[in-house]
Amino acid sequence: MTKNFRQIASGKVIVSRYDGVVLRMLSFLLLLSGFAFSTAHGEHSFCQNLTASPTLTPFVDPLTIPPTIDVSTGVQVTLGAYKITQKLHSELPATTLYAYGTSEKTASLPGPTLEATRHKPAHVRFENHIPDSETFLITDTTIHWANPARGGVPIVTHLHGAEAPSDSDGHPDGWFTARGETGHKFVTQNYTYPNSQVAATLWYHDHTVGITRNNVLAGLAGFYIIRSPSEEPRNLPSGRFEVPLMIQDKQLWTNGSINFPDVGDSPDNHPNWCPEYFGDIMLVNGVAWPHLDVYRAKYRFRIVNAANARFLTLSLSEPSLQFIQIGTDGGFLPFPMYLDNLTMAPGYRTDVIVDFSRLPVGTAVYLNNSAPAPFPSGDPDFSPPSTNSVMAFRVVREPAGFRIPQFAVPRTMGPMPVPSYDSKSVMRRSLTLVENDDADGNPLGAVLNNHTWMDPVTETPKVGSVEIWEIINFTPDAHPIHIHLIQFLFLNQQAFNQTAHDAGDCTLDEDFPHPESCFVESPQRPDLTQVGWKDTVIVWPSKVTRLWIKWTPRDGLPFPFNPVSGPGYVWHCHILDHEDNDMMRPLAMLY
Ligand SMILES: *[C@@H]1O[C@H](CO)[C@@H](O)[C@H](O)[C@H]1NC(C)=O
Ligand SMILES: *[C@@H]1O[C@H](CO)[C@@H](O)[C@H](O)[C@H]1NC(C)=O
Ligand SMILES: *[C@@H]1O[C@H](CO)[C@@H](O)[C@H](O)[C@H]1NC(C)=O
Ligand SMILES: *[C@@H]1O[C@H](CO)[C@@H](O)[C@H](O)[C@H]1NC(C)=O
Ligand SMILES: *[C@@H]1O[C@H](CO)[C@@H](O)[C@H](O)[C@H]1NC(C)=O
Ligand SMILES: *[C@@H]1O[C@H](CO)[C@@H](O)[C@H](O)[C@H]1NC(C)=O
Ligand SMILES: *[C@@H]1O[C@H](CO)[C@@H](O)[C@H](O)[C@H]1NC(C)=O
Ligand SMILES: [Cu+2]
Repeated sequence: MTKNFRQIASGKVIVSRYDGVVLRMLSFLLLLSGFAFSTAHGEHSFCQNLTASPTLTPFVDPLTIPPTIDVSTGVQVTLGAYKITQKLHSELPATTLYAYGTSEKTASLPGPTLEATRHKPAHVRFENHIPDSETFLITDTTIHWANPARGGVPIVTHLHGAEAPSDSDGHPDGWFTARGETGHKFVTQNYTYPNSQVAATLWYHDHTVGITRNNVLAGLAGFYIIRSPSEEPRNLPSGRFEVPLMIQDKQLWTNGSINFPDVGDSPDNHPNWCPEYFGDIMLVNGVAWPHLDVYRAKYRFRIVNAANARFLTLSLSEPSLQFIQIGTDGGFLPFPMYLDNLTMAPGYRTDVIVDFSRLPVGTAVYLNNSAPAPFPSGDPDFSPPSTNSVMAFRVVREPAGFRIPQFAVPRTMGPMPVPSYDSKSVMRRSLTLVENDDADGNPLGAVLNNHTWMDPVTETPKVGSVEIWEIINFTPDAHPIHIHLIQFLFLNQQAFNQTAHDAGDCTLDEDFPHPESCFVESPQRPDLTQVGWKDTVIVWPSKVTRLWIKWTPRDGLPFPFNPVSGPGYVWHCHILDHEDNDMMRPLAMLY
């Protein structure tokens, strides 16, 4: 959603952007009539106009690497959600967070990295130890949310990218509180991940209905890595040369607390909900603008964009360096891609090699960001200069006697996937992305195919079948669409003239170049953000994006569990503020 209301001193509200065109003034009082202006909680924090974070010196704090837990042993691992404080920068007081860990003492942002081995099932028991009677980042009770009758902070954990039974998938209505209350789709706190899938970088994070944005911003996220020795190319950077990087943005108060808006930009409809949370501080592994000392060697970085709403276009300040991308959400690419930049939507993972071996000791290389926010149209207010840098790499001399291993960039990593289907019998689904506004043009939320989360399930694929999903984006923004359970392939995308479409002057039922067609081009190949096996993909505005989905594991074999049983799966937008209101739909597998 792109509408931003600015509170200004004259008591007026400017609607500064709406589909990039409309500029209107509304009475401040009119807007205020919809909610109580209470000062009980001190300062108000306005959606899209948060007080700037204190100025911090970038690159002074070292990158931290989350602790790892081996989940391949078959022994159940217990992961709790705790309320903790953690310093996000050495010049700031500690920040209150919710975080995963095996104890309150060890809980951290990111949570521990769970290290799994292919074909060895992992058993993870999730517990909720959050003592609060409500979340410390305000809940908007006017959007559909967990709403536990006895209070508490509901949580439920989704393993993003997992081929897992649905009772271990973190169904949004499968939440539970520390007080023992559960959502209506709750099955168990004891999850089983079969890990039958190919090697890939996954991540786990909260998925509770209506407050995922709060819980993930509060800190409930961690890495989950599936390794498969027989499948992995030899001599990839490993050990200290393999580094997970979880990138997020946050806005902080001078006391270290997270600055989260309590006044929404459509207060008549939703007093607190803000269509996109953007912060002015970039964090990697929970550290604001960290640095990493690197030897003159190849490094492997597994990067996840774990931001609520901010897309990233990452680049390296040293022109002689490139990202050598070897993997996506769903595992290895068939061959490496040499890239100057990486655009990653929230939910995306990229697996890259960066070769520092030819740089002189003392070189500083910055990991920078240039993605507009919202993406792709952008408003400079949400990309202040502080968001243009993410972290620094400092090339240092290795200790005397330390031999840098000879790592290699693989030439190929497997066969080229082929999205084949029978065009006569394949199931095609046309699914729209639409923003809903009230009569005054204020955002109510956005929906998938004109259905809310609570509407009965409509996406009911047959196990083993192939479907083509045609996602038609009628909104002005790009949305990262995430489908649970499977990895899909991008087929093509095709731009259409939305002005002409909205005026009823043309149709999407006729293909380009038919004179009545709204399409302005023939189907186009994926851009680099859409290549490879994906579970989350950027769906561009005013385009139809077509995905090839085979409802089997990525390796094409049958599911080693019953995907039809349990509470079912979901598909949704991975801008968490959208997912919460109301860009999420159930997904039920059928035999
Ligand atoms: C944003 O809020 C500040 C006060 O926190 C105010 O001075 C400023 O005018 C606001 N900006 C806009 C564009 O509304
Ligand atoms: C879940 O795991 C706990 C801890 O191991 C165990 O005590 C409990 O019986 C398990 N519950 C179920 C339903 O399997
Ligand atoms: C931190 O400062 C903000 C803004 O003044 C305030 O709302 C919040 O309550 C403070 N948090 C703590 C823990 O003091
Ligand atoms: C990213 O790199 C590609 C290929 O080098 C280039 O065409 C594109 O303009 C770059 N994008 C940005 C945002 O830097
Ligand atoms: C990258 O970040 C560094 C450190 O903040 C900055 O000096 C440099 O100008 C940035 N480069 C670009 C192209 O933005
Ligand atoms: C969307 O749903 C609403 C009611 O939920 C209905 O009034 C409207 O006609 C639908 N729009 C489309 C394009 O189907
Ligand atoms: C889109 O359609 C409108 C008329 O509905 C026309 O004015 C405009 O030129 C078209 N744009 C493109 C890119 O074809
Ligand atoms: Cu969205």
